[in-house]
Amino acid sequence: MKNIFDAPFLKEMTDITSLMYRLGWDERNGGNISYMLDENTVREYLDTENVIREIPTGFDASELTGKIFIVTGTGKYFKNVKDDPENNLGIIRIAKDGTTAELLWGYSDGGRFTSELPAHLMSHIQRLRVNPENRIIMHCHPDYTLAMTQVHEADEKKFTRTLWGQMTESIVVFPDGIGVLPWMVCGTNEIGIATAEKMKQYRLVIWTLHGIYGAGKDMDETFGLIETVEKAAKQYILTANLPKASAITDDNLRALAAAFKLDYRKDFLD
Ligand code: 2HA
Ligand code: ZN
Repeated sequence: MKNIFDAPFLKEMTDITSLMYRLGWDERNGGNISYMLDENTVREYLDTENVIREIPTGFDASELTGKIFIVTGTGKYFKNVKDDPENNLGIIRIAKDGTTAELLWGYSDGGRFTSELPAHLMSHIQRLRVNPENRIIMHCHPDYTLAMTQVHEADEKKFTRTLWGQMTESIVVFPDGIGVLPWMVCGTNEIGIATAEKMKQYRLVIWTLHGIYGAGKDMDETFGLIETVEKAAKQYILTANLPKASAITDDNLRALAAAFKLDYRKDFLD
């Protein structure tokens, strides 16, 4: 059996949580990540017959039965993951009943997965239906995105169009646009269901006055989506009060879509 502390997926989790912490996207215990792992890869590092604890999830994720995820812990700080991954992360498998998580490794102080597990697993289910390659759901609280939700109308078409208009690369990176949820109580099955509903169409979902969710096939794609939204939101906040001398037009966006052969939300342009 190989040493789990050498596992590439563990390094990916510790690297990305450290980076996100340093970017200021995950203050205190803010943010959470779930990463669906390949069972055969996990078997190289863990005896998958050895269930340490069974933890009820409080919702039905039968569609993910047998799937294994590495997930950030509830109340844990991204800042601390790198120095103590076994306490701050856990590896869980969804049991046959669909409502129990079998702990295979981690949460070593008796802890459990993020309070946002409903939003994560329900989003995994939806994204896997759209793209069987999807592996990551990532949630964080990036400053400019969050600031933008305070001053910009919480309308998907308008929000997406504003972000596309901030810099040329936006529409190339997220041609599918961005879903927007109104303010809701977090950590509940209700916000999980609402997030997953948006994930039918979008890889990005804004939680107004809270943060953002991203989905993708790997860390780079998922992080890159959120990073690009955050950069565009930063442009918006930096310039919202200044007179504009140049702006990206709908025709510019159509020209980009043609040049990059984008399958984009045409109904988000006028
Ligand atoms: O607890 O970000 O949404 C961490 C969170 C909740
Ligand atoms: Zn949050």
